[in-house]
This record gives sequence, structure tokens and C-alpha cells, in this order.
Amino acid sequence: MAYDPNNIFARILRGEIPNQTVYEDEHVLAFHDINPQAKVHVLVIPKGAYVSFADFSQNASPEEITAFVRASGRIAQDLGVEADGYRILSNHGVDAAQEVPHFHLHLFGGQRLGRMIKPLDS
Ligand code: DGP
Repeated sequence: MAYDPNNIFARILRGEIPNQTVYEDEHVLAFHDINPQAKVHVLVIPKGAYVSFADFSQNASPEEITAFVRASGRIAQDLGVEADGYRILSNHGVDAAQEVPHFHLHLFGGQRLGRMIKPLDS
């Protein structure tokens, strides 16, 4: 799947759409989800143009991957959810109902999250 430069996160990265930033460095931006699914719901995105986890994991540079993983851990600490716990999740493709085709992690916390996922049908 080719990267769509007009997806909503690309537009956020270009400053065309505002966001509530919680962290930013050379390779990474993190901001609050517009439709939070938990008391804490933050999106962590690489600044590079990657469609999904599959794309990022195969094509990002070691520097980008390291920056992304380290930033994600640090953001959880900075949000204050380290002690009580949190969940990170990334949707890839149709089965996972990925809406925005720019790789991102969801970071959920601030409350009890229950166990794992609820499939549409099983
Ligand atoms: P996913 O289904 O994994 O692609 O999740 C996309 C998430 O992006 C979804 O939880 C809602 C969020 N989102 C969509 N548009 C915007 C936006 O304009 N601003 C912010 N902050 N979040 C958005």
C-alpha cells in the first residue's frame, strides 16, 4: 500500500491540523487522541512516512526505530501511567480496523482496561 501524503496524521505533522502534543523530538510526535477510548489515550507516531507497523518495522532506519521505541516508553512514564499500568496497541489493515494509514501506537491507561480485545465475531 502506497503512503497517502494527505492522511490526517501527515497533515498534523505538516501543522495543517492542530493537535494536543505530549511529546516531540526529531523522529517522533505524540498527541492526545481526538476520540479517547480511555482516561489516557495518546497516539505515538513516527515523523517518517510509514503506512503501518509492517512498513515501519521493515523500512524505517535503526535510528528511527530506536527513537520511536525509546520515546514510547518515556511518554508512558511522563504521562504517569507506569506505576499502575498501560496498554500499547497498533492496528494494521482491515481486520484490525485501521483508520489512519500512517503508522501509530495507541497508548491507553489511567484506568483498568480489562483483558485484551473483543472480536466482532468469533
Ligand atoms: P486507527 O483505527 O488505529 O487508525 O486509529 C486512528 C485514531 O486516530 C483514532 O483513535 C482517532 C484518531 N484520530 C483521527 N483523526 C484525528 C485527528 O484529527 N486528531 C487526533 N488527535 N486524533 C485523530
